[in-house]
Amino acid sequence: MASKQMLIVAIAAAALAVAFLPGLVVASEHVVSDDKGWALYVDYTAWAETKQFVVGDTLVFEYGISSHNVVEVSGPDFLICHQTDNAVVRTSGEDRVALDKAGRRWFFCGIDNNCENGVKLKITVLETAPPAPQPKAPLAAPPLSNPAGKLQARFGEAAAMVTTAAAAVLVL
Ligand SMILES: [Cu+2]
Repeated sequence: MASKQMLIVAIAAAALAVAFLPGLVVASEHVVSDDKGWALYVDYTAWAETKQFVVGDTLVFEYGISSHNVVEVSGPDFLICHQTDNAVVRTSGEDRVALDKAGRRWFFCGIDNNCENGVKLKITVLETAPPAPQPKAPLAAPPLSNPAGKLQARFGEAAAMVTTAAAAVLVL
């Protein structure tokens, strides 16, 4: 019986540890524009604004190779959709770009007038992920969108995991 209780405590501790692990441990993979892929009629500026790119992350371009490619250039060339002779051109249809250093990166599609028609992406890669904002006390009925609300939601998840784990152990 004692060992079963210890097991429950161990599982609870593990669940809490997982729930509160800082996000910076995990490198992210960003599929460009998510479901829409690398294609026409996507607002890449809006997409990039919803993402956080950090050194160690990977950018993935998914597209049909007959319609698109991925040309990487400098900022000035990006502005005028100019493909230089030394530009990096990727053509696999599923290009994985390692974000190996901090700073700006510029990509566009070099086929037809796709770049002029908006198939172009500018991102800023951060050295490290900024620290998560700290919850402030007192907590006066926080809306779910603020950090304290998220923390509480996370705690709720952890508690649910612990409950599930404990229930699983008790039926053994
Ligand atoms: Cu294209």
